[in-house]
Amino acid sequence: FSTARYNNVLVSRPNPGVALITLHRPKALNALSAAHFKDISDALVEADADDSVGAMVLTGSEKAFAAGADILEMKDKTFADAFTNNFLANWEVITKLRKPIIAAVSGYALGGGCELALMCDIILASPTAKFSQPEISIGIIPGGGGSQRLTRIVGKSRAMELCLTGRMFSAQEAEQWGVVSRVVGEGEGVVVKEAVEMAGTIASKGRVAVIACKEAINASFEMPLSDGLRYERRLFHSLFATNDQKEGMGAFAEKRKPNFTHS
Ligand code: CO8
Repeated sequence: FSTARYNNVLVSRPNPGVALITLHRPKALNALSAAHFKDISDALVEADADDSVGAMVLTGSEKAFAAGADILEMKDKTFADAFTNNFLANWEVITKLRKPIIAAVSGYALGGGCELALMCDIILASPTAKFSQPEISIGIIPGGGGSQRLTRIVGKSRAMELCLTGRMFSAQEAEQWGVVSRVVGEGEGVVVKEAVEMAGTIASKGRVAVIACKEAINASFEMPLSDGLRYERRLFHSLFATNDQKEGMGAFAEKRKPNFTHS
């Protein structure tokens, strides 16, 4: 797992259980060209498959998490081309990953950048974060889930306002509406530091339970309540078959820290 393979992202291991993936296309404010996106998704897939990684952090620069899909690359695309090649369908790869991904957002998270953050499991924002779905201003609509994932979080009226006017919303608004889990303190690198700490905490838990927990919460967006509750209960029951359950509860009874083996 090393940066050498990638031109548009930096990868590092700030904590033994955490993979940090940094979007790195500074000349275009991390605009998501096809090559850039391939690097992001390949790096995340690689981290997800790495047994030593328990959680991932995805971040950009201080100025831009990502300023959207690459407009210059898209501008001459035709309907036939977009439709036939199912343009952007490959973005769904990220939503199929099993380990938690935390987005650490500073600066612009616009269009596809906002949607990329919304595909992650937790979003932490720096006070400088600015979100928007500005596609309407360039003659299109969101194509990476902005009209769906954002609407489920902020509700119809706000989603309509945001997607129909393209106006930016602040980190504070995002926190108030539940788009981000919280806004961290001011300062360069603070949001990444906090996201890495949070990812480290998640990575220290039993992996089987972490993956089951992410799967259960995500199921709540797809299922009616009674099915979701049954799904949760089945996963809950299944965790009693794990060594980590015996270790976690045994450690509590013996008043010591658990030593999870992710089994
Ligand atoms: N695409 C291509 N290049 C970009 C993009 C972009 N989205 N954003 C910025 N850049 C480039 C600029 O062209 C410029 O390049 P150069 O220096 O060669 O001229 C460089 O980045 C710096 O940008 P600016 O000079 O414009 O910097 P400012 O600080 O003046 O402005 C802004 C920053 C406000 C972010 C401005 O760049 C801007 O408005 N960018 C476009 C934002 C936008 O409309 N994004 C939405 C794109 S559409 C989209 O994302 C469709 C979603 C598809 C779903 C994707 C799947 C998840």
